[in-house]
Amino acid sequence: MKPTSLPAALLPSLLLSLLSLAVAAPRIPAAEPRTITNSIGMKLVLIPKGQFTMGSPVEEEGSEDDETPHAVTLTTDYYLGVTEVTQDQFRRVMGSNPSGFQGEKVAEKNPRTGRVLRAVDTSNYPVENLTWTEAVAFCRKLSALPAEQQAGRVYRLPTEAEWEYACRAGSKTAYHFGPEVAKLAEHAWFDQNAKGPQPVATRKPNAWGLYDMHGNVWEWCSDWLGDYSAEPSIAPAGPKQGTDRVVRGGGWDIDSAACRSAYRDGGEPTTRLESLGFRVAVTAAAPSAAPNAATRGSTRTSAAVSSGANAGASASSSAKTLIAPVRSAPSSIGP
Ligand SMILES: [Ca+2]
Ligand SMILES: [Ca+2]
Repeated sequence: MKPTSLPAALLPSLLLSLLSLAVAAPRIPAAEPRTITNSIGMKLVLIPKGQFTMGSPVEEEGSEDDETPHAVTLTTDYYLGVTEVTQDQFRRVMGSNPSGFQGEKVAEKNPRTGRVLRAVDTSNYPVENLTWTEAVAFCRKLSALPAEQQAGRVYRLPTEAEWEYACRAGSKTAYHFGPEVAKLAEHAWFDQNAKGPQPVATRKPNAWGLYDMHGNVWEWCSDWLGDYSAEPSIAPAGPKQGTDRVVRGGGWDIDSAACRSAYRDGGEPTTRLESLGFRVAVTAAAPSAAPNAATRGSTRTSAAVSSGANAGASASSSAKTLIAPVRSAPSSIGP
């Protein structure tokens, strides 16, 4: 349809919608901003892709069998929540707050009569007592907010590897600040200094500005819990299936050893604990917003190449046939 064939009355609205397209379109900044504050006031920090040793050496105090050290390469920059998701943030997105630590449970009471003397505002406490499924639902709903869609931000749980890489922030020691357990209380709420979750970001952050990576609440990750391989691994996302989802970082109810950067545990996706919450991740802007057909084609091509054990010429010829199957099929079947 030619623009000139449109009734003149439609032109102003057409111009307006073109204008709004022009405003909404440029989603890929020249350089990724180092921090983001999203539409519900949540802060995220850019975690630069890189390589690290995931797991712990056997010499590390408290090291366990499931922490086999291995080289991991993360191939994409991503953002991670500076804090655990708070009760207020969860309520604003989901309309509910499953946390155990709110209301009367945390209110200051007269020790003799039990009468509530003063309510405690828990908006800035980490949300807890929620299942893995509910954490994933939060990510989906947050991503669907118009302002987040406009910004092109898709929220998800971090992978276990993304979580540990971000926690370590370049460190190789038991904790992100070093090996000394005596300093843990400066950086973490755990069983030696807390009897419940505490407001987020009230201990010292790590070198990348992330708070409560050790302690406060455990954090759900996206992976199923499984054994590490000792082999180097690229952007691992855990086993294809399992019974437990990974939880990381330790919480207010656990000892110092479980707060180590490498410590792993898991819970069934339906588990609720008042010491278990989460933080969100966002993959930094993809290289380009490739059209669906191209994305499908390239995915299938790489699958074809990697599944072809004898690579070379056969792989590239199978890639060729896979790139344009949709167009060629109708002509050969056609009427
Ligand atoms: Ca934590
Ligand atoms: Ca373990």
